[in-house]
Amino acid sequence: MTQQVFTGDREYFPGIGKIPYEGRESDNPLAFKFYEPNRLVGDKTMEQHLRFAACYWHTFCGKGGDPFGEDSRILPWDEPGEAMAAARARMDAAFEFFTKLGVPYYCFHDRDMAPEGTSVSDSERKLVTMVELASERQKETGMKLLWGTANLFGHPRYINGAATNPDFAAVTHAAAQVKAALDATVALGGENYVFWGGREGYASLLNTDTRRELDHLAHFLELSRDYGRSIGFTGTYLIEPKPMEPSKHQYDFDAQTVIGFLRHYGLDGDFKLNIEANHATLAGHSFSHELQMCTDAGLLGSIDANRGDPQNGWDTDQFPTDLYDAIQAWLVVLADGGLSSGGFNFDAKVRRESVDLEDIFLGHIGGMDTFARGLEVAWRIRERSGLHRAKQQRYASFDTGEGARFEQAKLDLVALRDLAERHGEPAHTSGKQEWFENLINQYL
Ligand code: XUL
Ligand code: CO
Repeated sequence: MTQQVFTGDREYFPGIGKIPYEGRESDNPLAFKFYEPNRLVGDKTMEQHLRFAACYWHTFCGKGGDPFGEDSRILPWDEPGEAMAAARARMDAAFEFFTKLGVPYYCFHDRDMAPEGTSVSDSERKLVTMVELASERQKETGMKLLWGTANLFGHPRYINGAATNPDFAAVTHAAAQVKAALDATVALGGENYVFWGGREGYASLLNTDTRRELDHLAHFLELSRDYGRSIGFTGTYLIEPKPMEPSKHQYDFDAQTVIGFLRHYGLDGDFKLNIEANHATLAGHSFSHELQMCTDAGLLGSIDANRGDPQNGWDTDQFPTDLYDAIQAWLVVLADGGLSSGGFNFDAKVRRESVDLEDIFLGHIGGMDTFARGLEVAWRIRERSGLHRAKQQRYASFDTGEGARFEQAKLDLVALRDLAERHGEPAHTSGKQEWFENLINQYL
């Protein structure tokens, strides 16, 4: 039976009801095989661990166009034609989708939700109108906002950057957009606010003063933080690293670069990181490496869940289906005590050739099942396999004696030299990588 789960005048996904959990034996493509929201994993339910979010941009604004071809998908919520009417229809479709899918959170850019106006104040008014409607829809459906953000990369005024634009006039427009997006995020009870700097980078050092641009970026972030706090935003600010695309070299290259930047400018008290899997691979890292760098620094904020394609080098933003990746990500996140105010946001899009409306359900169902199953497997590995103990054991020589004194900074370089002579050649100890790797298959 199809339960009525839409709030607007029209049902955009007729024939699709609330997505049920049916278990791995089910052959219903529109059912979860592993994600069972109320199932306990340790002391939290899957829903509490996973904190899934769907994104507004790919799912409701993406039409399948690519640099070589026109849009391939017809979106029924675009039918009204006029921009604000289409924005309202899109919002109805979005909340119907969120509710039917059963994700507790969503994320948006200002321009996904409301169109650009003819002036700063017109854009602000349009966004406020749509935020009022979103606020009603949140009350009706129980949906919550994981994070809001401003699109500071789409408009041609940002061709040379937003906060790092060499023209101060462009910086002021970026500020106006962030101010309005922070107002919107606070009005909707957003738990985080994201900065992704797609145009904050450069194409040629010959025409770029990188030092000045980085100072501007840091100051822009300080001003945004202070404004957000002044209007009551108590959540976390997040920087989302990405090494390139659309800029040739983006300043927020990868996790360690961003961590260094935040510490250098004294921003690490308010800002954490939003790690996206496909951005990690573009930087030449694994998803779990980027997560590990954040947890080591105490700065893991949230996750943009997706995947790239191993045979090419751009941001394909596919739905995550790689269980090995999900397990390894979870091993890092669980060791850090979970995601706290972050979540798993599907910054992912269906393929250009996936033209059926139901495909956006299929993509999300697959992604949610992947991370639900990854959670269960990683939990079992942590509980039963001895992996954690074996990893600690590799460092046992620092737990007592001279090794412990080294960690306490009680030995100088000469003392280390004398110990080397006393100990003689260290034993060649196996790193046991194969044993560690085999555990994952064993617990699948
Ligand atoms: C782009 C990207 C963005 C951010 C939000 O690669 O990931 O959608 O997540 O601006
Ligand atoms: Co992203």
